[in-house]
Amino acid sequence: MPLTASGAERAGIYVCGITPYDATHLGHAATYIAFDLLIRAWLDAGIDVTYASNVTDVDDPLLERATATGQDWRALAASQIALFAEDMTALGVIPPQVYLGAVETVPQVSAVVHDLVIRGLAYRVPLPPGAGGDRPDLGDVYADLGSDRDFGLVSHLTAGTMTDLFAARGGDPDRPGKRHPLDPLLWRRERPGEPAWDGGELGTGRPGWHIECAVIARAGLGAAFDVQGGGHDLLFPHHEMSTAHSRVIDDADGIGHGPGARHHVHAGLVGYHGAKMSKSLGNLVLVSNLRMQGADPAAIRLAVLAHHYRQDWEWHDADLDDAEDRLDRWRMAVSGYGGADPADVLDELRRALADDLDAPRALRAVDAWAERTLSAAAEGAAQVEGAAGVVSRAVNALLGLRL
Ligand code: 5CA
Ligand code: ZN
Repeated sequence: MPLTASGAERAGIYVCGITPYDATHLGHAATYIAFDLLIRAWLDAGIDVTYASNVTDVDDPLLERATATGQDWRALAASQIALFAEDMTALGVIPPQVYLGAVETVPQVSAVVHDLVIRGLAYRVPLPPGAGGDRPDLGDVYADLGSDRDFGLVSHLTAGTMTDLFAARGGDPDRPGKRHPLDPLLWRRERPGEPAWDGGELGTGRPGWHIECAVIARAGLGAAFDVQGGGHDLLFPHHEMSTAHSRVIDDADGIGHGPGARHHVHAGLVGYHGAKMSKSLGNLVLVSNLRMQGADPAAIRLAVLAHHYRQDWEWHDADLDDAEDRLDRWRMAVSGYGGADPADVLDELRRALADDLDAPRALRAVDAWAERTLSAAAEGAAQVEGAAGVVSRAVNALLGLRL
């Protein structure tokens, strides 16, 4: 990684943001908390971090939900974006420095897509009758993946699995006129009843999903950056496609084509009642509901941190009670001035996070310190002065938990 002027290393991370129609369930929360841990570990190591993210504030599922509930899609998105920000603040997630929406980046995306068409890396597919406003002759635009020999290196999946996942996750492998079933949509022309923006020579329309993240990541972090993150459901097609797009976007500054993310990191999926927690299934536990019911946001975060980010796990309602008990013990242990020697716990916290963000191991280190401190206090044994402050500041800085 390049060095900053101060001698510290620099890191750039892009974490895919929400599609704002049913925020924020515990699966979302767990994914953003996972990357928050990474950012905290980097900051603790003196690394100068730039964190960029997006909000998919126009896309099919958002428009479908707005239609189904009779809401204006903009009002739905605005309300869910605000709720998400509130939830993230309550959970102690450090906000991104670069935070851009699909709608506000339409000019950049349409310019990039137009450039790809001119360079022969994207092509048009004829529209169904009634689409395209006053320019029905200008088709939807798709990326031509055929020319990309690195396609597939993010996910390492077989062709059959790719096709299945593409169809299940918003793709259209069977659309007539495409050169390859997996070619992804870059620009969707205007459809009756759907919002559309001026796309210059592309014609009116709106951006495809994967190009949105490629363009926003580049705007925030440049052509190459360290980590692109999200839940495991984004591995394919989203991160495979957005990385493919990053490779071919022409760099207007002349720096050359960029590879996008050097590393892709995916959080395990959180389930509830036996299935992946998802908006489409409706088996959601919303952070805002838990907060409204009086849950301490630090306990919600602690309940999430009890699981390693890479594993899939299932939320049980009792998890919150366990986390509240744990938080109580920790708070009791830091309520004094002294405590057990804090040096070990600080080292162990750092080691645990450096070991692929092993949060459960970090929590066990704090548990052990709290037990030592509470039993020493009960026995009236000597304590290290100021230990409680050291541990509570370390837990706050590294784990994002305010004690
Ligand atoms: N807007 C796109 C990304 S550009 C999107 O996937 N939005 S989302 O609202 O559907 O998801 C936001 C993030 O939460 C993604 O990283 C997604 O992988 C993650 N996520 C969704 N459901 C779960 C779940 N059950 N467990 C863990 N993470 C989840
Ligand atoms: Zn994304």
